[in-house]
Amino acid sequence: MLSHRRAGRPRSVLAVMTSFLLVLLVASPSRADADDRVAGHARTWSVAVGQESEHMAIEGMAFLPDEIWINVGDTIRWRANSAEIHTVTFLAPGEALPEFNPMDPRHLNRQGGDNHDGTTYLNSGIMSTMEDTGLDATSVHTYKLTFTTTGDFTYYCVVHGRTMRGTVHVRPAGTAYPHTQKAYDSQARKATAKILADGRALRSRAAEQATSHRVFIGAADETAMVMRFVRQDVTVHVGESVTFDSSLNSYFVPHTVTFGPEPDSIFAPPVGDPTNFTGGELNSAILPPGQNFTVTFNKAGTFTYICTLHDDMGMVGTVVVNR
Ligand SMILES: [Cu+2]
Repeated sequence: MLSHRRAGRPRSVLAVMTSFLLVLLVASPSRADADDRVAGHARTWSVAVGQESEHMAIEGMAFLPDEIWINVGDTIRWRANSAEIHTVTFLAPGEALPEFNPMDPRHLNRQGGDNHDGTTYLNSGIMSTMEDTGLDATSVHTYKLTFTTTGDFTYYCVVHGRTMRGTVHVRPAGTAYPHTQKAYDSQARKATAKILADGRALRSRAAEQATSHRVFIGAADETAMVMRFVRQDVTVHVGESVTFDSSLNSYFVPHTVTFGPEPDSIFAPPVGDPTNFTGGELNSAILPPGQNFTVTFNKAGTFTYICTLHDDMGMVGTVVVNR
């Protein structure tokens, strides 16, 4: 999620949870397994977009199931399954996977119609369980496409590129299905557990290496992202420094270290002098891959800070500066 506003979210957490429950009810297979295998009439399949731990500390980058076998005339319904933003994007034949551009409407907004025939660029728009993602786009919770031609089609999350992709195998109408929705759901649960375990291992690694003077700005690999400052709360003395360290992100995730009032935009430029922080505004802006941010604290006090992109997920911290 690229969310940056704490207040004024249009929907309450309860509302979000209620819609979540509705999604679960709609998505759960109501027919018996045997019926799932009946071919010849079009059906709708469900794929989850993203994963997350209970308190959004860990976000996963997968479509689950990541591979699905359907028939011509069937529909896939992708549902946003995390606060982190993702897309479902089918490239046109020969089109290269673009770098995510958070200003590009072709990445942010829905492109194309309700059908997939393998000839055009199709995009869900930004998918998230959160309403306000900080981007200039309305996030969507579900995306549906009906497949009209046979073939093996790879799709991507344009935000997370090659690390997050899925495949749809479309076979002629009437072909027996190799797997049931129930089997896909069970496979998805196992894959989710693995991704979250991977995230927890990253978080432990950060915790082992962190000190009062070295705070890790999350951690990430090709599968999972830790959306926390580790350690979250540190205590130092006046005149000492804290290095906010990006080095445990082997996969680039944009973050900021931002003290003081929250900037209007997640793309706000750097503000303040980190070599002499005495309170007030200090913003690293989005840190390039591998770049650390060292702050010298020259005044006693308790200073809270946030990542402007992920504060709604709990990516916030405190530096207590003693005399
Ligand atoms: Cu962040």
